[in-house]
Amino acid sequence: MRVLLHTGGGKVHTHLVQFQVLNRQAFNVAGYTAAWNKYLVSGRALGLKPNLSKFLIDGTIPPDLAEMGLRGTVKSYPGFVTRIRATFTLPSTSTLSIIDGIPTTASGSITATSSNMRKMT
Ligand SMILES: [Cu+2]
Repeated sequence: MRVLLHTGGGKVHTHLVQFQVLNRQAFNVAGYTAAWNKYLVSGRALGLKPNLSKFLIDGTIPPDLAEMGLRGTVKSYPGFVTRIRATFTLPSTSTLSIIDGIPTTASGSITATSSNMRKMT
């Protein structure tokens, strides 16, 4: 997860893997900022680290038509979480045979989120 502390949207990109944009969802920026500041003032006490999912508001918004399909870059708008899904695969078994401790076949996918929030003044 990436939370940008400025008002402008940002572009997020991945390396070596493409992804699909799943959706966007607004979150309570003021509430999250207050919780984050409380966490920082505490000296980053683990129990106070805010969970962004608790600040989500409204429903999800589907990606724009121009954002459909696999891609490597996505716009991340202020005040919104942007969810993406990427599938990672490991190289062929013959390539992996030289690497100890790594399964010979594996694949999986993850869903990542990115969000922006307004700069604190
Ligand atoms: Cu890069």
